[in-house]
Amino acid sequence: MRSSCSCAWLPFFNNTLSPEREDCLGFARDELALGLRGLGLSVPVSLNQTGDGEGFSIQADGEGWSVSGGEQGLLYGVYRLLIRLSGGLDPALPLTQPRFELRMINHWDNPSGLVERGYAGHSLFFSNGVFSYLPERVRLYARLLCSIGINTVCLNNVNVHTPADRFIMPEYLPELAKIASLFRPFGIRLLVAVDYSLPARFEPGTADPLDPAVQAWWKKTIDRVYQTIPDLRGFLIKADSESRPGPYLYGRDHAQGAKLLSVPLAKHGGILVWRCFVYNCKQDWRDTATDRPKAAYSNYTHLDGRFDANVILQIKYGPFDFQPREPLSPLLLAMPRTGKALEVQLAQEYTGQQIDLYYMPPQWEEMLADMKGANVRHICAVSNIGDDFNWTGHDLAQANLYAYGRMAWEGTACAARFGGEWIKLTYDLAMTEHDTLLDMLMDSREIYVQYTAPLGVCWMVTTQSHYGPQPEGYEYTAWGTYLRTTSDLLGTNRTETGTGFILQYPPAIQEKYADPAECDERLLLFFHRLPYTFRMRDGRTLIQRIYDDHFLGAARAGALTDRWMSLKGHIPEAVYAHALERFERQAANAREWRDIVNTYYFRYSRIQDERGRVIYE
Ligand code: GCW
Repeated sequence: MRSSCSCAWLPFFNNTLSPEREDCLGFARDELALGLRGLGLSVPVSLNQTGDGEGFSIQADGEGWSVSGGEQGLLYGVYRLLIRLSGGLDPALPLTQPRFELRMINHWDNPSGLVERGYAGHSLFFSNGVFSYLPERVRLYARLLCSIGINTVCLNNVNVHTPADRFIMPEYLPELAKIASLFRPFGIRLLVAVDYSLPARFEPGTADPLDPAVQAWWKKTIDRVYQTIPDLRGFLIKADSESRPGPYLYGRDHAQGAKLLSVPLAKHGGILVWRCFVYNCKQDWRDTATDRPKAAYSNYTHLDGRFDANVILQIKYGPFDFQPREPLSPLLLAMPRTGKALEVQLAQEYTGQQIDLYYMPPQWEEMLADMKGANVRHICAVSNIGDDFNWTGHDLAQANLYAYGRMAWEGTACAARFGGEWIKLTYDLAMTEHDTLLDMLMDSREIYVQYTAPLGVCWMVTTQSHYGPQPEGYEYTAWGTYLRTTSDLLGTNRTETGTGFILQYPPAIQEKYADPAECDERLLLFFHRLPYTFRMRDGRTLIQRIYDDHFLGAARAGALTDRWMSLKGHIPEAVYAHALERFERQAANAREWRDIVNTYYFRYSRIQDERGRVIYE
């Protein structure tokens, strides 16, 4: 593991840490003093402890400032004060409370040190099958997370590989306790991803949730876990998903399955986060009746009201799987009597793998708009962090982590505001350069969608790696993600006359998409199967719009390099050079997407580009 790292958006700390101490208020004072020193400021700041919540306020107080809040709120308030001072903002803030209660980061780190879908080096926590980390780096990471309000971290992959299945057993518990203590001063509690079938490997010999021996085993195991780590947040389970074991193996439903763990966890104040990424991954491509986006809703909605109060269903934002543009998962809008968490993916699995620039908040703005009024009280994000010097592989991908924390606190994505904050904190730029960089972030998502995902058509990625184009890579596989393009038609009919997926939405959302003439065009082909000659609202044909998007997207991706080059001399040289190389790779990737997707549709449709640009035979 590399020992050094960038300071990310907290440069004023210069990677210096306050001494470890249990006393929360004392720790907040130490961090405040250190931060003010780093900023070269000697303003007086008082900390007033009031209550014990997470909220805080910052008020002008004579020559200086006063921060008020509960124990945890004070620490959040201290970081926010420092961040606002460092970013040149007026520090005063009326009482602010987090919009989402659970604000979690999920690592997909394996004990081997490899990170599933990781694009920023190796794990910060594991290597060669054991816990292996630099305590200072873990504390720097915890501080970064706390500075943006994250309160929960799961260190191990939801696909629980040996020996991570033993993390909750006596042999590993002390290790888990040790690393939990590094996060604790920052108000961050650990969650552990657990293998549902674990008791089958011990005396019960089965993991059937209705078997009394299994119930007794979990109770004993959970009691022991909480003796060692009394403030453990709880467990995370990926069950009956992509071949992971789960209650279905025993003919039980997921409410029965969850109860097995939620009851003994509740006794200790623990929660159970239960992922809803359940779908048939052994589908036959010949089967046109099964539509994968319907899966999560179909598996769970009938269980509403049967989960305990300490259960949170973790639901991916899209009904497919973290695609660059999908509609909101209808499950997030259902199950009013069940705890729910929105799951986003900072790791850019399908969105350019931290080579291509993809700033996520514009996408989150779309989701949150559709989620308005839904009782989603929690939020989770798959981490984009690794042991790379700059944490995120692409330096600019740090902006996604920063904005995620801010969004989790405020409940709105405010793409431009959070992006601007991150830039101001991270680089020292004059207005023109600041605006250039912010515009690049703000444009990046749309650019990426233009060269990769025509009008809501997903899954044109290279199989397995998920980087680069392979339009029919998944076409005849078991994964349920079929395009079924022909010489006449493209897209999928998910309306009432098609797969019926649309019926899972409340009426207002159905209306947004039901009629191809009215449908939000950005998702036209997600919901409709149409001829190439279908007229878009601006008069262009569908196929012409697809060609245009791919030419435009690739050109704009290429132009990102020039825009970045205009920042030379303003951005630290090492960061500049490192990102430049990524922009060049992105430009090449975008050209591949443009040519392959255009050729793909041209070969089916035989329709020429009206503007006579090169499309290969
Ligand atoms: O998108 C898929 C990924 C898997 C991942 C899975 C999930 C952790 O390709 O790598 O497994 O989602 O979210 O569980």
